[in-house]
Amino acid sequence: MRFHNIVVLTGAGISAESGIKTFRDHNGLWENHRIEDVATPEGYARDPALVQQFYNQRRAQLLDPKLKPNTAHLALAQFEQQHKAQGGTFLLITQNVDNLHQRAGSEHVIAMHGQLQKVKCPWSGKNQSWLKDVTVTDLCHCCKIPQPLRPDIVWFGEMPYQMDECTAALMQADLFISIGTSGQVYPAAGFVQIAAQAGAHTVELNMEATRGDFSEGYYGPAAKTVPAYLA
Ligand code: BJW
Repeated sequence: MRFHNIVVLTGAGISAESGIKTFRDHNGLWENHRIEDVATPEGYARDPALVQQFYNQRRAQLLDPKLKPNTAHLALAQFEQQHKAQGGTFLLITQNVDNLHQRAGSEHVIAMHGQLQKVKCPWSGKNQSWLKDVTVTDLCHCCKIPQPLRPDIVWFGEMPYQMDECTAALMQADLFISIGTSGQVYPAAGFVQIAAQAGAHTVELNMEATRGDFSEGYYGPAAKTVPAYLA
């Protein structure tokens, strides 16, 4: 690979062929749930039990033994190893809250929208692993006054994680690859511009072309386009 500093951004489309629903596609998660109800701090304040139920259902899918990383996740993990062995740098920024990249063996991963299998204290922000159902009566005891544990998910209006690290890597990138994301949610949707302004070659691998301004694009299922592009 002629590139040295590589940043990859992934979205729900990369996990579609593992059986995880995307958000905005036909039959996606937002067809049956109102964003305002389940993915905002205001929705959670109104009805925490509904929000916990929504995330408990999605956590249950992570525990399904049939759920596996697909060839796109695996190709990225293998590529990271090869690229680093050749002296390059590699950062995988995922908007996904499943843990399929980590399961595939990816190492340098930022889960910018949080992780389904974690819960956090709403006061201190400290997170902890949790794979069983969370109820509104489950409390965190890390602060003086126990707090109800909330999903460790970045909702609309909240600041995504590790933004400084993401921006620094994008400014150094000579290749930026966006995979399986509709590019409708900021700040991730603006990453292509940051990388392009820093001089990176920008590539989109998605089911269909988005509004993002990429140097080149390859369209089809990620399980095919990702291994093919990285080969
Ligand atoms: C395949 C495929 C296959 C399918 N193979 N491909 C007005 C203007 C601009 C911004 C704003 C605005 N008003 C508000 C904002 C900010 C807001 C925002 O962007 N809103 C937009 C809706 C306009 N953003 C925020 O609030 C964020 N925080 C923030 O901005 O903080 C302030 C800040 C300031 C300055 C710097 C930094 C920060 C927080 C956003 C949190 C997003 N959270 C969610 C929900 C998490 C909860 C949960 O998981 O339940 O994260 S929203 C949801 O969308 C989820 C995803 O990570 C995110 C992106 O979705 P994604 O991954 O792109 O999925 P889809 O379904 O949209 O697309 C799938 C794609 O795959 C499609 O293109 C398919 O074609 C493709 N595909 N099958 C390959 N087999």
